[in-house]
Amino acid sequence: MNPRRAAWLAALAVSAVAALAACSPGASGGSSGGSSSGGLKTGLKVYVVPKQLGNPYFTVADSAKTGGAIAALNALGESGTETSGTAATPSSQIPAIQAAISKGANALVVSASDSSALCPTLTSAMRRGVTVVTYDSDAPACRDLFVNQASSKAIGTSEVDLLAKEIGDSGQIAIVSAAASATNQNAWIGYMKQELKKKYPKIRLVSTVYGNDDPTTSTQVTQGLLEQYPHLKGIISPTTVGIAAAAAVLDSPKYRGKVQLTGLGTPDEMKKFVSDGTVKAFELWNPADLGYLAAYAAVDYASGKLSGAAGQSFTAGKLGRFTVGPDKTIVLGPPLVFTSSNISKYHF
Ligand code: RAM
Repeated sequence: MNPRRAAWLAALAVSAVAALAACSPGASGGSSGGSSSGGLKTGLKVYVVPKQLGNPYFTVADSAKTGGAIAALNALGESGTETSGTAATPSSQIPAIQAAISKGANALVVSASDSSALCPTLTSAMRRGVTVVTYDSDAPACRDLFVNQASSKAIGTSEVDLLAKEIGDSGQIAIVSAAASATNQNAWIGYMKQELKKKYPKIRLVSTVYGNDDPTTSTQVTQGLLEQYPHLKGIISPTTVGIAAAAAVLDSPKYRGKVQLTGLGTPDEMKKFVSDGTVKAFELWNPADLGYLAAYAAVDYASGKLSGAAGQSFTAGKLGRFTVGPDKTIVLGPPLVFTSSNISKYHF
């Protein structure tokens, strides 16, 4: 072959490889630094965007101190920043996401307060090559991967089973949820309704109210339920903010032992209600592990190590190996049940 043609072909091959790399799932929006020995990029700008700042659940999930998302990002040599608004609403969360994109985010790790409201912003980030990983609360139409805390079905059905046992399988119950738009709570509530229909014909779900992951609103909606339904036998609150507020309302001789409460709470916030008998059992996972896993998934994706195809696996540091399942979803593991016999062992 003539040398000029060979040089031209070589140049063509190099630019084709570069173009392919730019289109790969790992191509990221802003500039990124080097590459670690494990093949993961370093120096990535990763923004962790919880539903809201100031919610103890997300503080544990995200912080460096607790071993959450920022700890994982630090260990991987990335630049990790937690950002969001102070209310669990899209109007509070979207400006923080937009600011992160303007600052050159390579990856976003987002818990969606409202998936349809967030999707235009997340979709435009993805079009610019920013990796979008949801954790805790999904935005299925506009993300590369979702890191789920546990199977949504297991969370929803087990909460109903816990409450059914406490109220003797019959009577009126209600749900104190987070925001009406929250993907995670709505998925769990869907499975709660299925479980009630399938297994508990004598339990009647009389109302679902929304405390918006705001302590004051959660207290008010719980008080409203108790006034409206004087025969209420139980409440499920699948939100750490809601269950802590509902437990404080029920923590009086008028309700203790008469209205049962279960749901999802942090052991640190719920200890006092378990030790005085207001709450018998509730569930959660370690939020720090969830944040840590989501950070690894984001860095692996942004480094081109994951494409979201089912069956791919990767190592998330101290947590070990995980496999991508259907719907580009990675599951942390089964939820833990806390009772008076084990709660003192947990500190988060
Ligand atoms: C609240 C939030 C979060 C949820 C937990 C259980 O802190 O709504 O999204 O996963 O509760």
